[in-house]
Amino acid sequence: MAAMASTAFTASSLSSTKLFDSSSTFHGTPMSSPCLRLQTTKSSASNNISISASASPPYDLNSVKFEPIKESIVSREMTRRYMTDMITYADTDVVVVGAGSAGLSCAYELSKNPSVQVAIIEQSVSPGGGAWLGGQLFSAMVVRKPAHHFLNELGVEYDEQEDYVVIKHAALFTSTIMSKLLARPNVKLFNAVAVEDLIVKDGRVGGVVTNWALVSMNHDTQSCMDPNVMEAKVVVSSCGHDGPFGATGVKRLKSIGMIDSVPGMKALDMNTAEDAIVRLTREIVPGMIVTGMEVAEIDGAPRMGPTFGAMMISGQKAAHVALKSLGLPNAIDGTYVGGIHPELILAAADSAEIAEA
Ligand code: AHZ
Repeated sequence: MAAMASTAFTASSLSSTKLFDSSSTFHGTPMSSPCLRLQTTKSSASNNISISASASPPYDLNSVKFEPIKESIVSREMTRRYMTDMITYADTDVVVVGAGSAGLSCAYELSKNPSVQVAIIEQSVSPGGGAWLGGQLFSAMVVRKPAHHFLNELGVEYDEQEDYVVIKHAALFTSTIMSKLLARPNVKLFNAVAVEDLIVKDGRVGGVVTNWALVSMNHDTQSCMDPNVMEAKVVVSSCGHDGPFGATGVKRLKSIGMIDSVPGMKALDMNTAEDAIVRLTREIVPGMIVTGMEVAEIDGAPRMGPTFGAMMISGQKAAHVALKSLGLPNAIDGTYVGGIHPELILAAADSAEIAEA
């Protein structure tokens, strides 16, 4: 393992655990990602390069022959890169726990600052949480304004109604944000990895305790499968509402006495719920920010059901709370000098206020 690690660092020219110089000034220009842009019929954004229907693949489909490879090279490529990532992110700026709509939105917003190193931990093999579908397993995703500004930024198509927009398939939002987020060099997604516990020192959350999700699910079938750790300056918990893996962060804070109660989300009220989730997105204890539906668990706020705008803006707000905590320009205290965030006007309300139960 040690030999492997040293090889990896030499090969990728990483001489320390920091990938970027965090002292550099950020002016909020999103990093370009090398994604292919397709011609669209109805545009919410400027993604307008067409692909001709007559274009054929650049090889003869009847006689394709792949370049040769040695099997061990495949193994070494995967292993070296994953282990390098584990070494690099063992001590990182921000760990985002949970890659649902809130966690992905948070990580996307955070990672616009190339000096911020972001690890996303997702217990499922497939990131996205509940954002692959709308309500009752239907396809369409309803997003209330002003969250359509975030969709415009991502270049996600939608049908516009007066007060809300509809994406024809929730997977279009989720796949688009992931494709842009995961292309960024300061982001690593560790999927199939679960957060089992928190690192807490002197009353401050200082990282997470991890294990392969399949191991986490088998603690009662095998004895003593100890976890790993990842230190972070800030942890963002976006584990969703209570469920098999839900609300992990806040339930653990309660069990170790750092918060008094986790009353659980209240019954559905879309209008109250979405504003409340964004307003209550905050640093709940030193070093740990809560976003998305996990917020409803701590504050007894109502659920909103299948409207996703609050997940996006709560994630954005969590990112700016994290940037503030890191001492970097952010939209919470007005020091952000980057792109316009009209949707964050909503998020600027007093974050300390607790929802009426
Ligand atoms: O797998 C979980 C999911 O992808 C992941 N997760 C939870 N606990 C974890 C742990 N370690 C690693 N301990 C963990 N990963 O967190 C993700 C949560 O995504 P989600 O879509 O469930 O939550 P969200 O807050 O991003 O979005 C909520 C969407 C909902 S629920 C709802 C309602 O019930 O009314 N309405 C909306 C819009």
